[in-house]
This record gives sequence, structure tokens and C-alpha cells, in this order.
Amino acid sequence: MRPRPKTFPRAALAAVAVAGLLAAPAVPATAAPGGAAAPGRGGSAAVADLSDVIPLPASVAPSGRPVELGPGTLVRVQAGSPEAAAAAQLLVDLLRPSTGFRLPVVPTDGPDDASRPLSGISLLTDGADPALGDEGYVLEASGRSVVLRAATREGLLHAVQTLRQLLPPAVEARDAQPGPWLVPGGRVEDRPRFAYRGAMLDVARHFMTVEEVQGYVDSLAAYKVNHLHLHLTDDQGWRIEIPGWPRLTEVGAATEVGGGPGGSYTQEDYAAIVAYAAERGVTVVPEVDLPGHANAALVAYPELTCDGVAPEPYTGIEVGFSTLCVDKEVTYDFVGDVVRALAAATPGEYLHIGGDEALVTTEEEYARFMRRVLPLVEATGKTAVGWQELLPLAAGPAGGGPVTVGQYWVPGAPEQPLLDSLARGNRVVMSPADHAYLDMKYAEGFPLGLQWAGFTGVEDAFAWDPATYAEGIGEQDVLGVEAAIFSETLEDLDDVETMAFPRLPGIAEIGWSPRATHDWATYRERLALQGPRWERRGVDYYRSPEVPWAG
Ligand code: TNX
Repeated sequence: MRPRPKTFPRAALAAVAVAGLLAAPAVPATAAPGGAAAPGRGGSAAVADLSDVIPLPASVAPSGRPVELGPGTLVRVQAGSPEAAAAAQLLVDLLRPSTGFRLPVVPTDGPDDASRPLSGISLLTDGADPALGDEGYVLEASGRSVVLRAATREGLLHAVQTLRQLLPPAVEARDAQPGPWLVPGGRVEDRPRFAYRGAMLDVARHFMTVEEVQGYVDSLAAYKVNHLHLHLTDDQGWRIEIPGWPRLTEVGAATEVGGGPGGSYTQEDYAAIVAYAAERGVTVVPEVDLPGHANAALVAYPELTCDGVAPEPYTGIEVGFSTLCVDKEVTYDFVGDVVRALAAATPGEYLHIGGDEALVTTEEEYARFMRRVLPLVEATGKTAVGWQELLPLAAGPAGGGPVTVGQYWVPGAPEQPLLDSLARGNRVVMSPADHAYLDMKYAEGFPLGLQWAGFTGVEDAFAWDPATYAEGIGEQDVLGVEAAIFSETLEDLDDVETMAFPRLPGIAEIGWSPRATHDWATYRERLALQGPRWERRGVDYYRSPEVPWAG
């Protein structure tokens, strides 16, 4: 049972923010160097500290004077490297509006160019250290140059995001700002702890437009989150066009929580989301939630119910009452078509088939369903992902199957069948609801969100470790982490952002930064520096009293 959503006037939210729910701590003196947010910057150059970055880089070595970008700064890309060219495009799109600089993109002149310190910003793939892996990078700022070096496009994109955070917050503005544009001197060498750093967005309970989803992608990429899990279907709406099943979107998308008009993505819309995310290094993981959470599909196609009778459209927030008919062949025709359509539209490795809270199917029916559906996914070449309930049914490499990924969400200790599944070589993404469900309220009385897993403050979202959270699940089992946002009480991107910020960067840092660096006291100072960036970009956030915001 979930609490009913309450509708609060927007003004109530502002009041919570102003009044504060706890005593606001003072700004520690050590936050000062990063105070590039200084309101009255009158020519005195504020420069960031080289470690004023979220997620905290694996290694940071400050040295020398800051590098100043100017109207003559060139962006030099490794000649013949499409990876470098792609990352350079993202860089100039970020920097041109606020700096007002032309930032022409030019190729490096030749192989020896790559080792010479050049003036401007260079994006290089030659000479990258393979030990930095698929996503690692080096950023070096000295003299008149900033060099970003990585073996992959993803690595260079991460380097661009680090450089962005090392520039003053005014860089986030969309119109020309005065500068100066100083990058602290030194060397950052960086790579992620976990390969999978995800964020889940529920577009089923309340529909979010393509532009809203893309806006969220921008925010995720800034923190090196590399997977966007879209919860595309639920009882309240089916949000993705599937060829051959037109009523899914014609009928099944016309509702949402609270009775609003809903909406859905055409295949072209979905392709636009996928492409936009890919340009920013974010892979879309589509989820169709099966066999439960299926009311919208049943409204559209009553033959998928066992009695053939269409249920009423659903606009409430209860869970667990609907199911596809496990015993009908048409169910597997349907699921096969859905899975193949999604696989064809999704370049990423993962396809999420839900599998949570199937409360009106028996255990035996659930197992039978999943044992037919998992091979349908595997036949597409994708790796199946499901909520943790699915894991016990996955054979895993030791059982002669592929790796299946389970998403851990139920607070507390795992049951033995889940641990057995991990022992067979399956993996988990950790999103325990008591730390990583960012649709939970920050605290009592917060106007948005649910509270079934408790309140989740900013520190709560940050202060946990995926490799020790659950007894019996260790680092080797963990593919990564995910911040989940279900949208029962969240009507649009502004609401989603208010829940995500400032908590989501904490989960991004858990996923990326070395475990040994994990420290709330210093993290919250870095987090405070993000506030002015969100303000400049128009990203809503909650001014939690746990964070020593400047000004
Ligand atoms: C649990 S997470 C659910 C969702 C709800 C969410 C609300 C999961 C696998 N199931 O159906 O939307 O709680 O926080």
C-alpha cells in the first residue's frame, strides 16, 4: 500500500525551502577556494579548486597557475578522430553561449603535435593510457593549454564535464557572461569505480515530454551518469509506440496519475531521446514492466487478460493488481513483438523487463512467464535486466545461460535465491529504496514524494556503499548503482529535478569515485558549489539545510 499523492501548491515548496527543516550549518572556511560563486565578482578572478568536482576524480594533483581561456582560444581535436570531434562539439556547445568566444574547432597538425603543449583546449585520443579503461581520461591544465586525453569518446566526454565544473558557475548561463574563464592548474587522472551509473525516470505515472527527458539527460551527463533507465509502461500508461499494436499508445497512453492526458513516444520520439542521450555518453535502458503493472496494456488489448474483459483505465497509485494472462499464447506473441521492437530501437546493451510486484500471479505462474520471456530477450542479443524478483529465475553463466542483471530495490537483506543467482554469475545494479529512491521525501512534510521507504535526506542518499549494503552481495556482484525516481507525485521535469537535486549527485559519486574518498563532510562542501550552477541552468533543486550553500 502506497500513500495517496497529495497536491501541494508550489508556494508550499518554497516555504519549506526557506524555513528549512533542520538548522542550516555554517559554510566551512575550506569551501572558500571553490567559491567561484562569489556574487560580487568584480574583476577579482575566482578560480575553482582542482578537486571541486562531482563525482570526485580518482586522482587530482594541483600545480602551477590557472589557465585562462580567452577570445582567441582554439579547440584542437586529434586529426582523424571522430571521438575527439564528437566530444569537441559538446564542449563548444557548452562554452560558446556563456563565454561568447568563437572557439573554432581545428585539427591538430600532425602526430608530434599531440605531445606538444598547445595553446587552447586540446582533445586527444593518441597516447591515452589503456590502464584508464573504457571511460577514463586525463585532464592537464598548465601554461596556456588544457589537454583532455582519453582512448574513447566516453572518456573525452567525461573530461569535458570535468572541465566544465572547473570553470566558474557562470559558464552554465545561456547568454554571454563577463568571465574571467580560469581553469585551475594541475592534472586530473580519472576513471569510474563501477561501469554502470544509472538514473531511472518513470514516464508512465506522469508522462514527460521528449524535451523534458532530454533536459534530464543534460543534468545526468554533468555527473557522469551513463545510463538512463526509462520506466516506459505501468498501470497508468503505456508510453512507447510498438509496431503492430497501435492501441497501446492510441488507448493505453491516454491516462496518467490524477487523470491528466498522458502521452506517449512515437518510434521517432524514442529515437530522438536515444540519439540525444548517446551524444552525451548516456545509454538508454528501456523498461516495459511485465507481467504486472500492465493495466494500461490490458485496457488497450483485453485479449491479454485471462477473462478477455477490458479493465477500467487506472489513474491512482496502488500497485500489484494487474497482470498479463500467463496462460495465453497471445501474451507471448505480444511480449515477443514488444521486446523485438524495443531491441531494434535501442543501441544499448540492456533491455529491462520489469518483473516487480507481480502480486496477482502465483510464484509458479511468475516463474513460467519469466522462463518464456527471458529467452525472447536473449534472442535479441540484449542483456536482460529486471527488478530483483527476477534474479532467482535467471540461469546465469554457471547454469548455461547469459548474465542477467537484477535491480536491487527492496530495503534490507537479500533472500537466499537471489544470492544463489549471483553465485551463478548474474549481477546486480544497486538501487535500495531507502537510499536511492529519490521519489522518497527528503523529510517529514516535504510537499513532493512518497515515504514508504522512509525519508531520504541528502546525506542518506550519499552515505551508503553498494558493495556492503546487503549482506552477501559484494563488489564483484555489483555492476553499478542507480538513482530511481518514480513519478506518482511528480507531474513534470521541475518536480523531478526538485527530487533529484541535490541528492542525485551523491549517487553518481558513489558509482564513480574510489570508495576510499567517500566522505560526507567534504562532499557537502563540493555539493554546495553546484547550487549556483543549477540556478544558471534553470534546474530546480531543493535548498536542503544539510548543504552549506554559499549565499
Ligand atoms: C515500488 S520499485 C515500485 C514502484 C513504485 C515505487 C514508488 C518497484 C520495483 N516497484 O511500482 O512506483 O515503489 O516508490
